[in-house]
Amino acid sequence: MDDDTIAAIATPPGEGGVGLVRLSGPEALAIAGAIFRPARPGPLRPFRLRYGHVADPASGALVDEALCAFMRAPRSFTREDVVEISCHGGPLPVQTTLGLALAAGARLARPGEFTLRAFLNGRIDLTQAEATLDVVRAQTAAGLELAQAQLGGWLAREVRAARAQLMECLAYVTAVVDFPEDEVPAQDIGPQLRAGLAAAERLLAGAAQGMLYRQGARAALVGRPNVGKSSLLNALLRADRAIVTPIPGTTRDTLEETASLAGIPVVLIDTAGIHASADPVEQLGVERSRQALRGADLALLVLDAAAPVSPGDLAIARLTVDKPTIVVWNKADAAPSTFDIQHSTFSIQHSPLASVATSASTGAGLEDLVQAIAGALLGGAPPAAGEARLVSSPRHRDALLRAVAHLRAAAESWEAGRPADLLAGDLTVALNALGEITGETVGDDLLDLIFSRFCIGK
Ligand SMILES: Nc1nc2c(ncn2[C@@H]2O[C@H](COP(=O)(O)OP(=O)(O)O)[C@@H](O)[C@H]2O)c(=O)[nH]1
Ligand SMILES: [Mg+2]
Repeated sequence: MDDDTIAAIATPPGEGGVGLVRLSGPEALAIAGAIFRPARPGPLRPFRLRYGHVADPASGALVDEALCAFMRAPRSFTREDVVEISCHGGPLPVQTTLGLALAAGARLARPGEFTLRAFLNGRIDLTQAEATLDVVRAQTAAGLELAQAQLGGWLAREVRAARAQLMECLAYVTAVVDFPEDEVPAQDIGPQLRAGLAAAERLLAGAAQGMLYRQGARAALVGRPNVGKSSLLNALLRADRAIVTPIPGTTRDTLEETASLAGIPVVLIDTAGIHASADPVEQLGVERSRQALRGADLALLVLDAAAPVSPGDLAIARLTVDKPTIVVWNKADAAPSTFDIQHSTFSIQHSPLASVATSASTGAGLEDLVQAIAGALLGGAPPAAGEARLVSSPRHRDALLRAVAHLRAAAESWEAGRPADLLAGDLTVALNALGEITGETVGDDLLDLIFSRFCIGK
């Protein structure tokens, strides 16, 4: 455990209502005592907010008005003495306050070091530490719900429960390896082993969906110039982000914007249209579409419902054969009565995941499009509404994959009556993999990697 006292600015840089300097460690109270002068004299008392001033102890010069809170160990975020000084949210007051704290003996905190201390001191496990960052970075309400649930500790509890069961299995198997069989009373660990495996499999089953809500997906709007791609982007974002004009080729760059579609953060990629290009391929928008499709998880093939399907449409459609695709018949408001026939003919040729008729102008069909996109990304799984208990991090998913593989092998070995040392090997690997999730069996390298993604002051 670190025995020095760390300090950092916990609020974002720039101007704000308040700026917060945070201290944690054995000297936090002494340092605060040196740089904070309460309006009414007297020592800082735990869990009492005090009004006063930050002042330079050397010169006595006042830096700012401030509120000071002292959270005494172990009842604090880090389980160490923590002091938070809130002053006016300008760069100078907060930086000067931090400078005084450092001059008085604190060390500048590394990224995520407050949360790291909370983890190392056992206040939170690794899944909760990671969840604090997910809360900060949540992109949609559903993503926030997942992060809050994980912060509440459900994942750690489930992993620990599975681990405890498997630990008993390992204890028995190890005893069998170490002692002659007649000295160890026979025990059927099959049910416990299968229960541990089932728990890990259950967690893994929700991971794809959880990761989708946390990390999002990329959807490319492709189609001929002027079919309404940029209008659809705007309609989906409910904001005028892209420039729309009746002149084909208005969009000059590829635009990327994140929309929350049924709770999933979806990066919508709008292709640049074409400038008056002599290249016939370019004129069809093929190259641009190819570019937008690169790295996209889903293609939104936009067609003009008010016009016949053209060779340009077909050329772009061919680019989407390898991608999950939704056909979007836009300008449905202006579509002729023959529209349905055209629709089904094209769908047979292309076999998309879904076909939706929309009007970016009137908003008709947009909700259907959102549902079609969510359905395609979720792969038929029901949406996570109200189901916040999903594994949502690739790190957790990878550890679960390893755990499940070795638990399956262990369960098989047990059923087949294979040697106990083989079982012990698989169980140990699985237990370590599960322990990586909660941080019980995690190396310093991994901790460094995880906490370096945090900002300073978190
Ligand atoms: N009637 C009708 N016009 C639309 C619709 N969507 C877009 N437009 C019009 O079609 C033109 C081209 O739209 P734009 O979004 O720039 O197409 P893009 O080149 O595919 O990005 C503009 O004049 C839009 O107002 C729609 O649903 N119905
Ligand atoms: Mg456009």
